[in-house]
Amino acid sequence: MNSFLEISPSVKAALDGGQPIVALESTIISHGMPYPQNVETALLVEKTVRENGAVPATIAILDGKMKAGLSEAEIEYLGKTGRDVAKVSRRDLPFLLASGQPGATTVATTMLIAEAAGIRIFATGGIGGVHRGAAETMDISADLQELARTSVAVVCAGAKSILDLGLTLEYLETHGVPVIGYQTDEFPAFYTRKSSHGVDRRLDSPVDIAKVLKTKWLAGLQGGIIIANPIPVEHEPEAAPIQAATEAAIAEVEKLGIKGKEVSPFLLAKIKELTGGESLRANIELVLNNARLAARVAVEMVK
Ligand code: PSU
Ligand code: MN
Repeated sequence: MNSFLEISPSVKAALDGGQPIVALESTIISHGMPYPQNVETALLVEKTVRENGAVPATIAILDGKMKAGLSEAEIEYLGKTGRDVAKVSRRDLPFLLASGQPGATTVATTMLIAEAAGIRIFATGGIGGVHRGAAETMDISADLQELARTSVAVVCAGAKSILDLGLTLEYLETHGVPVIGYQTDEFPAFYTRKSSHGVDRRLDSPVDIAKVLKTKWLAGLQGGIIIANPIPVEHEPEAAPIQAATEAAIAEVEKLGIKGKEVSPFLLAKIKELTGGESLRANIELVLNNARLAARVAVEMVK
């Protein structure tokens, strides 16, 4: 057992008992949403996972440990401290573990800790991807490399149109990462259900998804899978204002010269401001929707 890994009692009991578990990330808490909605959402996501038959394991770096399963007080701390908690991708992990400073885990880091803990399903909002202009900047999220190497399924609402979705899907194809569309033929664009990019395979039920996940890993095909789950129709915001806000936010990133790991949190906050909070409302709903589906797939996985 990895001495840097610390599994909470409820997650440990679920692992020992073969119960379904859903991993959850913490960058969305500290960097993806403002306080207090971030904490309210994180707790509601955990509740949603429980209501759908699985045990939640929110993941973060605390006290020099990779923690799978957090207390309410720890979630409150990560949300309240916000941007002062480091955003931790794979490359940051040794520094945070060595120093004992707190860290919020991205999709990449959450996946790698989930795998180490023995958790196969993970729910988030959106994944990182290939940024627009990546041909020059080489800004490609470490999430994509992690999907290539780590055997965890990530339920997400696709990726935001702040990214180049076409290149993101090309990159995933190159690295052998299957992209499932849940009840959709199109890869969703986070706030919106459609992107005009296709998925590799449409599957319409948690049973069918669980079968593909089990088959992939039993066949010795290591690496992740994307389960793309569009935001529910009733919560989908009007496309035009979101798109306008996205374009304006990207222009501001370029103007201010924001780079690297600051880009995604800046864009999220800017789009929220420009849409008068509409993007945040949608963000919360799509995360809850992903938590529901992830729990249902996790339940089928242990059958
Ligand atoms: N997309 C969102 N909300 C988020 C993130 C992505 O809609 O909070 C976070 C996730 O934690 C993701 C990370 O792993 O941003 C990607 O950051 P980067 O692009 O710097 O790799
Ligand atoms: Mn990046």
